[in-house]
Amino acid sequence: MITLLDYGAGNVRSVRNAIHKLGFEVRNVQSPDDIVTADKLIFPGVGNFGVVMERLVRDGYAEKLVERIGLNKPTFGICVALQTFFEGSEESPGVPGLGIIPGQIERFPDHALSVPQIGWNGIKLRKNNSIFEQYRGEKFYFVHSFKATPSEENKDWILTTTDYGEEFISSVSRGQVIATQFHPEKSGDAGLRLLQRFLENREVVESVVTEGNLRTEPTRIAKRIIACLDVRSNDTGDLVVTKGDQYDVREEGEVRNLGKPVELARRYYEEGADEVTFLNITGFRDFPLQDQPMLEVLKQTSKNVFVPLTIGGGIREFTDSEGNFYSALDVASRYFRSGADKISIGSDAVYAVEEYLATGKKSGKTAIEQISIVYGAQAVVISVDPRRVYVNSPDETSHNTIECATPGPNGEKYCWYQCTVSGGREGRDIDAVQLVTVCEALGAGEILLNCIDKDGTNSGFDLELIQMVKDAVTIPVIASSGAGSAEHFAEVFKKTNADAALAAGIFHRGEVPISEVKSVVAADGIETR
Ligand code: 1PR
Repeated sequence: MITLLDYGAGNVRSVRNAIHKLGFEVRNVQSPDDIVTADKLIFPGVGNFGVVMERLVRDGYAEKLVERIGLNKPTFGICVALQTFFEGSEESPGVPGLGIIPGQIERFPDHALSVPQIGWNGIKLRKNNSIFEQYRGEKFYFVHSFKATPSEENKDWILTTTDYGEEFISSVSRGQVIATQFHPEKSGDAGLRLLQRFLENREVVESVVTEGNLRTEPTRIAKRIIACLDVRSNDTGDLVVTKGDQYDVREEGEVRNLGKPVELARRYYEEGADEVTFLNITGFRDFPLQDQPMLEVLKQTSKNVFVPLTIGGGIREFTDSEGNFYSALDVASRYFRSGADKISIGSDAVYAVEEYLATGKKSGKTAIEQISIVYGAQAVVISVDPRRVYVNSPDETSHNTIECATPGPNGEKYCWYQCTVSGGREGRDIDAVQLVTVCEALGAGEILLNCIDKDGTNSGFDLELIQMVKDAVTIPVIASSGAGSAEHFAEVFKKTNADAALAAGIFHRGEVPISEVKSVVAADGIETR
């Protein structure tokens, strides 16, 4: 029996699913004393350092965790859990951590790499630990803006380090206590094997690393390949994966049906997708909490898919027909608790940016702000649905223009990218650069950059748009729309600084397997998982 410390923040369903998948039973911590008495404790962590610490203290868990670790009882901490072992964090100044490991958690400094670090990176073993017995050099999934720094004072705790601009502590251990900055429950087979070693072992064995095992070569983050499933009900009420051409998903009047969401997501996981995204494409007009099937899709998918899951569509505040009010945070929380690791916001982000541009200040009330404060910026993705507007010269518009690779229908040499809402149905008076820069300032952690002109065309990604957006923000950018071949992925990574690339149609129609995309991209010298 494994005991799980669920303190009500973030997605603990994935951890629970991973434990089940490995054949173990899970029970939740019911009272603070359970923390000390549990045989094996898993302490997952998602979200903001201050929020997590506040809950641990409020519920009487913090002092019991310190006691348990002092007693050297088998404990596995994940992500923010690792950070709470330290004395404090720049993320939440003045909030003390558990103070078990010397040092302060710091934000990644400004460097050429995107912050948060989102994606698959390697590790360098600093000592031997039996949980890494079957480790074969794979990468693990990281998602964080803050990190622990190796020092003379904490060196005895360091189990692995990782490079991301600089070297940081990617896992710690002492005796029976282990914590990883990465998410083993989201790191595919490699992560599950690690958890399995912890769950199965009677005892964790530590030793000094031998020469042969010591890895010193720098680790490199992989470019992610993401499979996207646009989901909606068809005319007979079944939830299906569909796919549009320039956002039109109907063919001869019918909604295109390309398969069942849960099955397809599982297939992409097994084929090596680094992440799976669901977009509930009619979420802008339906209220997702009444759309139980979508929550069920997440619950079922997360039982068998152990890479990150993003869900978008309908994340906004809502008042139902009985007058009950739900904040965007309520909606997002339901998604997180159903198995999502990140949520993506489309239309509501456009309205939030319009409000910000009109008032010049943050209201603190937008979905982006509310969700990122509780779950962390890395959990908030902005899905941008831009459409090209052609102009003869940049002076014709106040918007951010670029010289287009191919001229417009009337020979126009320039274009700007107009943001749309409601699944591309309505254009608004803001451009993609305005949108992403304000969203970043409001607390978004990643951009999913679609392009209506390219969607479903198989003609390759919109490289100019992607680089323009990438230059405007420091958060990761996912290139989306237009992939028609494995070579298009290699091209987008060579010609832009995109952190990830996403496709839908070519995967659904079975035209290019994910493995082929990976091998073509890797053959070009680009880091993949
Ligand atoms: O506005 O917060 O409710 O979110 C709605 C979400 O649904 C947005 O993320 C929006 O992008 C998405 N959406 C709405 N309508 C459509 C549609 O197609 N009619 N899908 C839609 C957007 C675009 C991509 C697609 C790529 C790759 N889908 O995600 O998967 O373009 O396609 P390709 O590889 O086949 O070219 P809200």
